Amino acid sequence: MLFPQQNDRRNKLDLSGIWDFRIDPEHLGEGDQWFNSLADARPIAVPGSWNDQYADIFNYLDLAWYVKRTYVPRSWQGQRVFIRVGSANYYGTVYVNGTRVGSHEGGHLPFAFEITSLLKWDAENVVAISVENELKPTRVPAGNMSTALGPFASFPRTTFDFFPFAGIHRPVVLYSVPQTYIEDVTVVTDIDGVEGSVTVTARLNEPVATQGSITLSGANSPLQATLSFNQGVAEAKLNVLAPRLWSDKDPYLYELTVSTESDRFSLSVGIRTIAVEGGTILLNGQPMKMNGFGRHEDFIASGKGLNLPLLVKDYQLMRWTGANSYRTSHYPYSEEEMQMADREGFLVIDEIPAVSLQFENDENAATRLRMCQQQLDELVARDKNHPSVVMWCVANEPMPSSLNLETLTASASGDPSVQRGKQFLETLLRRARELDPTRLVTLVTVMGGPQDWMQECDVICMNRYWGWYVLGGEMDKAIASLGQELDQVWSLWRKPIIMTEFGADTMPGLHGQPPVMWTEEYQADYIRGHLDVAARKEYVAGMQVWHFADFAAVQSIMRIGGMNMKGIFTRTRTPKLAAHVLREFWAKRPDAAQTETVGEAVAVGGVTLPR
Ligand code: GCB
Repeated sequence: MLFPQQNDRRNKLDLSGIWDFRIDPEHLGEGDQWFNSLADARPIAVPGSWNDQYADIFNYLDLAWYVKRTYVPRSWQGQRVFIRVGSANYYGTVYVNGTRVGSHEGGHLPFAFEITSLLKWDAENVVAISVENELKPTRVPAGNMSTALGPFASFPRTTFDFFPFAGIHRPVVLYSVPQTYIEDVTVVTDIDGVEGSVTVTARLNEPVATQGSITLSGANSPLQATLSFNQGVAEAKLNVLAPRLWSDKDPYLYELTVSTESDRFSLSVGIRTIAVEGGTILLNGQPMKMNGFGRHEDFIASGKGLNLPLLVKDYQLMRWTGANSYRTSHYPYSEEEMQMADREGFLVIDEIPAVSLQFENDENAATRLRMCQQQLDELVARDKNHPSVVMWCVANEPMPSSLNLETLTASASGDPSVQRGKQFLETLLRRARELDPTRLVTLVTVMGGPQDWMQECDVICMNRYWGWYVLGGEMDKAIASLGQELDQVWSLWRKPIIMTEFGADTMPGLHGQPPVMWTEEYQADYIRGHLDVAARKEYVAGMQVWHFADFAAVQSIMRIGGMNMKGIFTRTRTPKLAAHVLREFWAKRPDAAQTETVGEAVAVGGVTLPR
């Protein structure tokens, strides 16, 4: 799905701003035609979650209505006009001038509907969107499961550890395109010796035969090729001699423009390859490590709403630590975020919202699988052209029913959900590979989860909490157990391992000697211990700390003030002690994404670190 753009053939009108808003707990809105206007409306920001804009609806997760009035420029007449919602969590329905135009399920991916015939050109148009975010067992992610959670019970009753923010989270845009327009573009890059190639497939909205062209500008270019559309589809390949490759150290982007008689669409292209060999991930044929964070879209007041200054700041802070990578835990992030990653040279593990999947019976599993497949299809369609995206992740911590959450162990024998889960996950991994054979595929495993769920993965991604949920306070034993487990997993799979989560809740400002759990010193030691172990193991292809910043979770005895405090930065982005440890390991190493020379080198635990 192409990102809307303004150029000489296309138009775009961003409806971000203050909208009218009203909650609808009794579901009266449709019958009472709230889509025409909202009585007793209150103002709300779009994009933005509703929960943190008003205290009385903090925990409200049911139906709500948004209304906005807008003119559409007359100059758009004769074009086809669409409404596009970047993200509405979880179920969104769009109305234009009183007509229901369509609905979309799934909270973190864009959807669009054509509205040309519904528009008024000489008066204001009424755009209404209803959004509903009930926690339901068969949704992805799920909530309100009947499973007993004991001390892990939370309010709201999610199966996941982040606040279920609701609302319109990304911009609502009206855009116009010519009658015959470029509906999709797929770019695949390759490198063969000193030559790079860019293969472009373009698809029109109609199965016509026509001519077009592609132009690639940047280093050792411009290059041009003809597109001969047959049945609305055309492909062309450009060979770029001695291309400037895209990487985390030099995120060089070419500009590709696809033109047809009536339309034009431009996008940034990074020429790069990604592969694995033994225990190593290869970017452009060179070994590299993916160091960084698990993150969330989360901030005060905006909730999960797109927050551009925060986005820029977070990239700056990630760079400051020396990180070159992150995972979009636990759902797709905004398109603006992916564009930043391309530009700033971050290697992204792109994840669908399949967090804490359970496989308790065939029926629920089938419903969830359909939803996961839809989200995977939509994610690949949206993000397939981003050089930053190097891996698709189809699940975070899927769990067998027999997993004991207190000990993080499971008894595989006699648990039917183990086999059910295996089939489910393999279906998704194969689908990801089929949709995009040019990237790596993975899923993220839970501590104690079945090993053979990872069989189809290119990279083994492990979340481990040695020294926090297991062996908390016993750092030496925890670090030793980590080392042993890593070796076991490596000898089983012989594939690169990324630790996609490891972390310790930490109260900023709490100190201790000896360092005890929750102090900044404990977190710093914990991170150092983990990075030391990883540095000694060649097959560890990346370390992603949980978490970049403290974030809103649900209320429970596990979460102080409803917050997950494992951030390296506080929620307002102040560094904790551990941030400096990351800098020692990542920012000051010669091969780090951002190199910086500070102090003289010292040898620590097998690696040479600057002071
Ligand atoms: C996990 C989950 C993550 C949680 C984290 C924690 O394993 O993947 O969503 O936030 O643990 O802090 O407990």
